[in-house]
Amino acid sequence: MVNDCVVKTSREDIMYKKSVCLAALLALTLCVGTGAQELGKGKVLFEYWDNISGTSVDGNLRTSANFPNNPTSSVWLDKFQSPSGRADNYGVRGRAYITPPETGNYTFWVAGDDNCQLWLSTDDNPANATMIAQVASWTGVAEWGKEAGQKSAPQALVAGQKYYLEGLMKEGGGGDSLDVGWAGPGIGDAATVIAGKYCTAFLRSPEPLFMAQNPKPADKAVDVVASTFEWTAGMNAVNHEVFLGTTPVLTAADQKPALPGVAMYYHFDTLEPGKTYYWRVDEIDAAGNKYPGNTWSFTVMPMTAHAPTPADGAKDVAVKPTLTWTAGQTGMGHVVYLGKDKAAVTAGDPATLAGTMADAKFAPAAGLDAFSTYYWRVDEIDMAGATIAGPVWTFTTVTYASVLEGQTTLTYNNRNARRRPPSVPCGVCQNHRFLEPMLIGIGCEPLKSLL
Ligand SMILES: [Ca+2]
Ligand SMILES: [Ca+2]
Repeated sequence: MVNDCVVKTSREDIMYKKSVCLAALLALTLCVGTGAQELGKGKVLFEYWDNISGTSVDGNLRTSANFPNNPTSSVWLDKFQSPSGRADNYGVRGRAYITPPETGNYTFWVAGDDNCQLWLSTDDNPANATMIAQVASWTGVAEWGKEAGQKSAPQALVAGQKYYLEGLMKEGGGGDSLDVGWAGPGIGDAATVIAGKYCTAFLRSPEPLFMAQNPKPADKAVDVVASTFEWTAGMNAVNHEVFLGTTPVLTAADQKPALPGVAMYYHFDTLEPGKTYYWRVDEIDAAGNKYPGNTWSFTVMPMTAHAPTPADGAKDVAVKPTLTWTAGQTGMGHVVYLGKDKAAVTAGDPATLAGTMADAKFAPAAGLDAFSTYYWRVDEIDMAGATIAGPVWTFTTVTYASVLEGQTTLTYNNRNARRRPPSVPCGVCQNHRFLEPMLIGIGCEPLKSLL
């Protein structure tokens, strides 16, 4: 069972007092009673690796950097069969302990599209598994008789014992499926997909399905102003412990206490604009087992203008740039200062005032001088007309001319050239005169007529 825990606050509370709902009472009610039986009983774990091309289990799936420990997604299913027609270019691994109903010889089959492998252990240890069947090309869904290798030799199993069973499939394109069947005492003579009642899902350590997943805002989100913090609850979770702090290592001191009552709200401390926070949700099942979550982070949107382009300290900026930034939380208008005198820009000297922009961008109409260091600043104006001064940023305009690959002519501008040395070496090949307008490109082809 998967449920979402929704954290809601009023908009006004966002930066100063944030409340976090740990679990809705409904979720609590739905989850109670599921923890008594053996974890994974009746289920098969299927792990999926997306965006891998090719059809070979060994050559494409096993060689993926994300295999075996970082699947794109995983799920418990009720039988040893992955849904057909799921996608293209993915790999899947099904893992379970099977418990035969009687003692005797069992025969196994694997079917699927594209290549498949089936591995059976002599006991419950995956390390003792050997490959007992495979699909070398592809078959239809539960098509057991297309290739000779799909069928295993008889396997002597003991009733009530657990045997680790693993099926793998690598899908390239077209149809896709993975089916694992068996026949034997208590099952019948015909190949039959292995039902969940003979299976117990393989548990990873830790088992991601028991952990809090899918944080919203997403992990490492920036400019967060969301009033809702959410995650997908771990399977079987009946309680949640939330931690919030300003360092990646969260300790008991960072745990948020629960409010009394059924709402189970937690209060976050003041969230400071511009600050990065770390949070974690530990899931607890009905038996009291705790599944610590991964540590996520988010950065609260600053009140000031931020994330400038060009970046602070940038070099070789074009002489006709468009300056952009991300507005502060409450910024409705943007007052831009720009100049070569850092002190004047810092002081907001009217001589450096470029104007008030409705959008978070400014393109100096007259262009800028090359070989120059500029300073700029954006003050945000909020709805009430208050000014929130921004930091002073800097950039340096182009310091050498470069030419586009294959370019044979350049335009020379005497007006600008008068203000500069008559000959400025190219920063790349040291043999170009300074040319205007500045051309940003790749390579540095000598233009012999201009040398
Ligand atoms: Ca497909
Ligand atoms: Ca296919």
